[in-house]
Amino acid sequence: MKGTAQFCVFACACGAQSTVTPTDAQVPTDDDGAPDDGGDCVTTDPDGDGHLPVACGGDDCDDLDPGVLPGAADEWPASTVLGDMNCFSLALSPSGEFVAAYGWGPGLDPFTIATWDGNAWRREEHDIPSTFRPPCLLSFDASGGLHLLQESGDHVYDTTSDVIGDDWQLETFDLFNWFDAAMDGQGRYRILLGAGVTYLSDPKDPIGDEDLQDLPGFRGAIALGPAGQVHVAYRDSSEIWHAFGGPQHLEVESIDVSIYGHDGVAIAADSSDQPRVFYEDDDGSSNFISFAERNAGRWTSEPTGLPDVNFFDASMVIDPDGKAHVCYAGHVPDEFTNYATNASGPWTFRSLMAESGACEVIVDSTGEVHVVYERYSDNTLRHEHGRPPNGRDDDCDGQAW
Ligand SMILES: [Ca+2]
Ligand SMILES: [Ca+2]
Ligand SMILES: [Ca+2]
Ligand SMILES: [Ca+2]
Repeated sequence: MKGTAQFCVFACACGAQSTVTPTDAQVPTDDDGAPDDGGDCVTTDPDGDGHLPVACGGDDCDDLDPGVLPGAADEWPASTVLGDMNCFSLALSPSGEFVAAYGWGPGLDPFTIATWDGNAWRREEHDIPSTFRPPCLLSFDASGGLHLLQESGDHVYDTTSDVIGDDWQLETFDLFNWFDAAMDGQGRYRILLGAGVTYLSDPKDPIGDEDLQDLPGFRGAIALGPAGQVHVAYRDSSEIWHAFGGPQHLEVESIDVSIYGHDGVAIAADSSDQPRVFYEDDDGSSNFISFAERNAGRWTSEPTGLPDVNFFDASMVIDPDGKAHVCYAGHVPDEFTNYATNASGPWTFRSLMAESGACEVIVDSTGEVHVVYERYSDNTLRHEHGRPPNGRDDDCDGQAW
């Protein structure tokens, strides 16, 4: 390490610092001639990150860690406005491009596909042969074709993967009142319908009885495993349930007892097809948010310790390290959107913005987390992003995130 690290060769009192790359024989020593013990400003920069220790008058709040220094990525920047929308959805392409689709529909703000280039959005407006009303779901298939499923049952798609969305096609399914859906790599939708929970394995027209399965509960959420395995979480008046397998008939098992029947539930599967569920829970006297994991066929559940917010909308992804990232819109104390994660072990959260609601979260191919959410008060779609919190003050501004 010392052979490659950069060391300031002047005392800290010097305003101008120059750096060299010393060999082991050139490693600076204290000015008392003793081996470098870090207690003297001739020593300069023990972790070689170009910033001197605070004890030497510098600004490196951790001089044993070259990843901690002023200017490092830490707290997320303030939200930026992505656009105006009636409906929005996020997706990651097979090659790792992160895109957002949003708009109001014909005659109003145009349907827009925005692509994140790592620093900024590139926006393209599109004419699509449909309205654009919630719910809507944007998905890529395994070949890079783009698919948009809309409230009306309109499926708008462009499977010519040369340019995103330059050749839109339309088919219409009979999907009155669907509320959650997911698409697999082959472009097949698995859908939850109705005020209760009816699972639809194939939205072809006409939809037959063999395509439908009633799950005896309400407030469902659906996610697919890496090979298209189906996972549904839903609740009835006393329990949270997991329906899985498919694509046609799903098995059902209990996740946890939860008596009050709150709204919020989110489900996602990790890269080994192990499902995780983030949900409003209670013990019969108080409410809290719990997280459940299924491993080797068994569910375990524990309270997250996050403040209970009575959340009504949520989106969750599991990153390649198996860590959960969730955004959720809550009612308590006012309506707002939160982001929470267990990326650093214990659950941490950040309240993103007041007067906001529906949200989606994605982890891009560089490991950055993106939360996009709707703000009621000015009808804007907002974007926040950054590294997951690690509980450490990486940028030496005095705030740990
Ligand atoms: Ca340093
Ligand atoms: Ca440092
Ligand atoms: Ca941090
Ligand atoms: Ca900080």
